[in-house]
Amino acid sequence: MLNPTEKIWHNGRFIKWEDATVHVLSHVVSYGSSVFEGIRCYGTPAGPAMFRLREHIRRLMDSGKIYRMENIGFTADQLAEAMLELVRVNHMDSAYLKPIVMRGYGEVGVNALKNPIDIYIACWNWGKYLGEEALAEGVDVCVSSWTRLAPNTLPAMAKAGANYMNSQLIKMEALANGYVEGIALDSHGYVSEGSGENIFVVRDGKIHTPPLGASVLPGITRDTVITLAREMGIPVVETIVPREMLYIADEVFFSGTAAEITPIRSIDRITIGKGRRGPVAEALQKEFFGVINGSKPDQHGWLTPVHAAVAAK
Ligand code: PPE
Repeated sequence: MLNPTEKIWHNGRFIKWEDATVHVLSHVVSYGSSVFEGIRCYGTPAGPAMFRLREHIRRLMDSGKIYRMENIGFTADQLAEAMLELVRVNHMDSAYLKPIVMRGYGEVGVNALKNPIDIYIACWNWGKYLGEEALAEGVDVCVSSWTRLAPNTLPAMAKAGANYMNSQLIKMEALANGYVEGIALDSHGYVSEGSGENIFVVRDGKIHTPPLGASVLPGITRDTVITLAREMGIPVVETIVPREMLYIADEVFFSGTAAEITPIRSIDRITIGKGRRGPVAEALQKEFFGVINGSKPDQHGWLTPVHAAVAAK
């Protein structure tokens, strides 16, 4: 269950967790008009630090722009400062942050343009997304009977609340059938992504991941994996992935802020590779977690320290 923290940021000020409520007739409730982010703040040896803060804020603003929410009243720098301050006021050593930009209370009806835009940022401690053992052991998943958002319906590049109605169908069906997650295909029948993760397929030492045109969210962790893999000399291609490629892969793994890098050990009850975390996923985890735990240098400036004084040391 969700563990409340003390404060939530709302339109420029901090309010109590329990006061962060919206009116039932807010536009977002009926029409799903929100865009949001999920960002991790990690406990590093130099104190809490946000992982790829700038990139998450950029995607939030991109999502807003797609939905004509351009004048949100705060700059990227102001939102960044708000998130850092939120972690400070809640005295968190690590956290998961969720900024939400939504169409609020005012008019009723589909036209969104007259409703005020409300921004909230909450944070809390979020445990392992796909179970405690997932990172080391891998997870059992299925291919969903639900298709991901078709092109030119709901824009997959926007991280919008409404997209997660599709994700919920994928996730609930997977759970009902005894899997921890579902992999959705795109409207052409090619592999797209999980309900809340991007996907990577390894065969013969080469990594394949679906391109943005396959209705995937442009994942920040996806970009992190691609960057790290290339630096490690592992070839990565963004290419169409047929469903059957999943079954014959040496390794398949998910990436996401919440899921981090989670190996997949079976798909539709077919064992993937050796049925446990493979060497490519393990090597990538080592690099990824190395940046966070300080055993690897943060060459790309992916970490933003929450306490500036600690950063200066
Ligand atoms: N695809 C989807 C559909 C998605 O929701 C996420 C994040 C990703 C890919 C990976 O993107 P990124 O986090 O930038 O690497 N899903 C969030 C969890 C969704 C949820 O609230 O549950 C997350 O990982 O934070």
